[in-house]
Amino acid sequence: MNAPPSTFETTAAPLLFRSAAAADAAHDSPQVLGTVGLGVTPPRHANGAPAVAVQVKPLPGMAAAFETWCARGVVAAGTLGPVSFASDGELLFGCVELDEDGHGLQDCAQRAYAAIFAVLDRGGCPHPLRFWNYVPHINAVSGELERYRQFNIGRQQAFLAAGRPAFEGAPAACAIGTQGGRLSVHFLAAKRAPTALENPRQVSAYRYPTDYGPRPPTFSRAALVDLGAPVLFISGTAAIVGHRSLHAGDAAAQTRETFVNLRTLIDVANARLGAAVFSLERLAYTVYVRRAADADIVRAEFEAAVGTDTPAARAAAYAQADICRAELLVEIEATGVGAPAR
Ligand code: 3EB
Repeated sequence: MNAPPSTFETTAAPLLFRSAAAADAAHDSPQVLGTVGLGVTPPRHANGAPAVAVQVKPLPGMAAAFETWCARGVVAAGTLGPVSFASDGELLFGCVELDEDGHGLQDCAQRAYAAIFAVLDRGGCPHPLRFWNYVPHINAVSGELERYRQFNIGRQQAFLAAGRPAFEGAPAACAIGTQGGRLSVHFLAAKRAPTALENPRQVSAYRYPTDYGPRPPTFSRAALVDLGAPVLFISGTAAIVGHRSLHAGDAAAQTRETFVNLRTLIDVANARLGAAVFSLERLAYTVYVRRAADADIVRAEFEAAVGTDTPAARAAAYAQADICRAELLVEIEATGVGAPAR
């Protein structure tokens, strides 16, 4: 199949579009599940699938500020409570935005996740694969607790209350800070259960010691799932080894350490599949940089790692945003789509 360079295909149908032109072509497709705009508002889809704008600042020079997800079958859209979603019965994309309404972020996170689990409990696609969390003022402290830590309490409580795995077997995720507005969570879920993967260089986030907050974050380092082809969702990844953040103040060194972690996760996924299905230069990355002034340094390290004339470099998205630990200057997430099984 002669696909545009920035699509990541499963079988006949692409899963993920990362170029503006390709996303345009998918826009009116009956298979479109949803679009996410990094700091830009995407147009609504003809089939009613969600269109989410996340409040980060796109950085100049990237291929596309849109990410469009597609299913293999015809999609139906709906809402349940505050959640908008779309699904073909195999894969489901959804989103929710909630105000704190004076009850605080912990409560807001718990309500957001409870509402999402109500959608997943309807049956078709019960297994969450990947959550993207956009948390206003993530590093601000209120009531003596950093807001990211408040978020972690509410998120974990929702997982426990729903009887969903909050430790081993948690979905992949990222948690990114925004300059204000509402808590925004979007997610992919599937009919098929994913395999949760961990990074042997890092303590599992759900086992972080309480130095990082009273309740640990609820996510696995990656999720691997068969969607007609093997698909790998790599969680937000940073310069953390063991449970400690490394290379304080040095965005270049943090980016290099992050790539050691990303390489390790790719190796873990390939070992699980028993074949070199995923490679660094063929993933779709989003790179979050805390300080816009570090963007060029981070991009240079990114391109040193993935190459300049690669699908990864062509499809990469860059945004300025806060990251969940104040000392982290860069966080990189990725999605990989393997060749379809024949
Ligand atoms: C880390 O490794 C960095 O709270 O959902 C990465 C991915 C991070 C996901 C989350 C947080 C989350 O702990 C932060």
